[in-house]
Amino acid sequence: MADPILQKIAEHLVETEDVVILPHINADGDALGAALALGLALTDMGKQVDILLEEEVPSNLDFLPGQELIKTNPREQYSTAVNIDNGDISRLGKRESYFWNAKTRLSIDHHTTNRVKAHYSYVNTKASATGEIVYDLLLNYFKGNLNKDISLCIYTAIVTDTGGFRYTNTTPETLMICADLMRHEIDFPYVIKKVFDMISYTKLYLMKKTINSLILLEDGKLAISYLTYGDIQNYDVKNDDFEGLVNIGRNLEGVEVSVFLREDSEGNFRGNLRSNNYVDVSEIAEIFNGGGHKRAAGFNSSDTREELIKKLIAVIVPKIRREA
Ligand SMILES: [Mn+2]
Repeated sequence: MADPILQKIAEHLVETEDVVILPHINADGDALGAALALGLALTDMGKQVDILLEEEVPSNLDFLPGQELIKTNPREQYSTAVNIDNGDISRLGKRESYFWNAKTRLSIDHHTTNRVKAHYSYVNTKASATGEIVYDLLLNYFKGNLNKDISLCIYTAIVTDTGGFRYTNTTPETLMICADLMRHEIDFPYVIKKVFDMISYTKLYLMKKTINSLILLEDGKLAISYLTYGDIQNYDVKNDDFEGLVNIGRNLEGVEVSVFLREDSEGNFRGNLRSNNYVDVSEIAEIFNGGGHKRAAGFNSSDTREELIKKLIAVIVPKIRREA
């Protein structure tokens, strides 16, 4: 069954001559993969396509085809803008005006929190990734054929947002689509390796330091690890190098709460909290004027490391005991 909004989006894209595609800031594998897949398909249809990014392509996505469509010298105005994998136009950052200045504004996304206003805005929250929607669009509305490059982009999009088919957003439909994409002889083990497994030297160093600092309390139910400013100041550390370090403690057998502290600048700590089963870490974060969700939360503090760890232990230990 054709969706009337996606039908309108397809009809408009068939008619238009030039398109700007705008993924969210910090474009990940889904945002970039979906943007490149759509961009390549539209180029094949004879359209002028520019993809605009806020940052450079991250090194774990540098294998994606179609990057010649990513432009640093945009036009002043485009006939059509496509907001992609982004539920909030303010998350286009400095590129927001290219969306608003376009004659026709289209949006394709899968976030439940989507609140984008466009001429045609298609949101499918059942899609594991925006890449799934682009697949649907190309195959069922453009009646186009997938080629190897487009298949690789869509596969990367889906692999990213499903955590390599591990998250609950993975559906039978997701796997059917990926089965079809695999028929185009894409190098799928390489995608997993690049997106999830390969790490920079900086990241390895940070992991090593984090593991060295790890302490376990409360019978191994509380894990605390940290990086000091001294640990990081001489390295070219990017924000996503810290990604996942809190999980070193969290994934350890028997741990309920994992705390990871990093001293971003002298005397200023960013705290990440994770729990596995029963402790609501958002309540802990709130005590330190932060916030988040039950299983993942964060806060900032200008306490000294020793003080902060002492305070955290005092707050967390009773919660581990009470709710165990
Ligand atoms: Mn996505």
